Amino acid sequence: MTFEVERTNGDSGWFTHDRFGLFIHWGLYSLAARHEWLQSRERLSGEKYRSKYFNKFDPDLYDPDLWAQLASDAGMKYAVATTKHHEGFCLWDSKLTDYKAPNTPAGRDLIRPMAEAFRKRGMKVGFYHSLIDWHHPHYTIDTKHPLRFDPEAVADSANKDFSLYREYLYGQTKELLTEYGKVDLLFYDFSFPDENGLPGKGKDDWGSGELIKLIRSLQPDVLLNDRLQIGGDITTPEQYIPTKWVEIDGKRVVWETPNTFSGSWGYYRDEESWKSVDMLVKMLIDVVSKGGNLLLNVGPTGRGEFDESSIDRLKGIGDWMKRHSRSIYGCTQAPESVECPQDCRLTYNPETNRLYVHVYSWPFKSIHLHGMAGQVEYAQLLNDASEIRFKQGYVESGIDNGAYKEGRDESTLVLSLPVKR
Ligand code: FUL
Repeated sequence: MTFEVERTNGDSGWFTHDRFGLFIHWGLYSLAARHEWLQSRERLSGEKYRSKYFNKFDPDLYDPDLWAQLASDAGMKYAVATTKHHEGFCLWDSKLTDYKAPNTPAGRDLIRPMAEAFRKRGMKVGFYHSLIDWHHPHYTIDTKHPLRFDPEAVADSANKDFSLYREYLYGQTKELLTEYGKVDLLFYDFSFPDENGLPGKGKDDWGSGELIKLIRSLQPDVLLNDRLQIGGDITTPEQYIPTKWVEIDGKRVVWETPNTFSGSWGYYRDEESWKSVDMLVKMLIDVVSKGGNLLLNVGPTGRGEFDESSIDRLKGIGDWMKRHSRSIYGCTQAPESVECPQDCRLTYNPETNRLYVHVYSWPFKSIHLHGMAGQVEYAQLLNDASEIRFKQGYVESGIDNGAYKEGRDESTLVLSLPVKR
């Protein structure tokens, strides 16, 4: 028998196969090392912020090949890097501003070598680009702006011409989509069409429709996230995992959850709430078991390195992926007819017709897979291919727990079950 699993909207091919990507948040805020929103949190004007950090941005230890190696060894298949975050500072050599890496002590375009390094490792390349810009002179003072409590700045905001910012946004999009080869994914961030309004009046100040037309005309195959607020190819629940697959208007959609290792996207020196390797591996499994992708973030330091805590975690995930990536790549949620046993997660590869049972704990004699009666062809552990005894019951397949030992190296035990065709 072959399970029919409803696939997602559109043909996003590589994306729903690859499942696991690296997010990079890097900018002037990496120097402050206390969150990428610091300009807004600490209410620093564009001038103040620039005078403090711009001339100190000197990433002398930047080694994009090493970044790509660390990501690829962790099993990540694509990378999405901030080209410009809300602070407005550009990591590439934009012709439309002087607020860019080549004018800092870095002295060069930092995006080009990064894209090349990831592509060399066979990874897909995506760009994050902020719609918000706290540096641009015509970006209106909105409810998140660093100067929102400065009465003079707020009054002066009425004189700004937001259409000039919009032109800038389109112009920069054009640069990124024409000068850096094939871009596989665009992560715009973010529109906030609430009653307080966007800069200006409301919902479509960015001219999202026009922007999407421009994007599609320059790179028809690029996958676009949903943060322009008028659809897109990828839905992006941030920092949480939905309870099941994601549906919009009753239809399953392609989704990806961006997540951090700690509490910040930008490098945060004193942050202590780091997730363990075990938690992160389980996060990846959970996401795939609901048919989604995980975009896991590293915030490189101001000197251009991945810090030790991030490297430790990437390595730990890589150790697990080395033997278990088959239960991730090409996998999605299991057919609804199979009930997920207690303390387990199911992932399923429709191409190979294999069901993977991720066993988070196994205190019982056997695991019963309701809905699988008569379907299991063979059972083995994924990490070493060793055989697992099983019985075909009337309504269930009991998998014997002979292989389970407390304290095994694996974060989870994964059973690989070829299913009868
Ligand atoms: C949010 C941003 O405000 C955060 O700083 C981060 O970039 C995250 C991925 O998206 O909306």
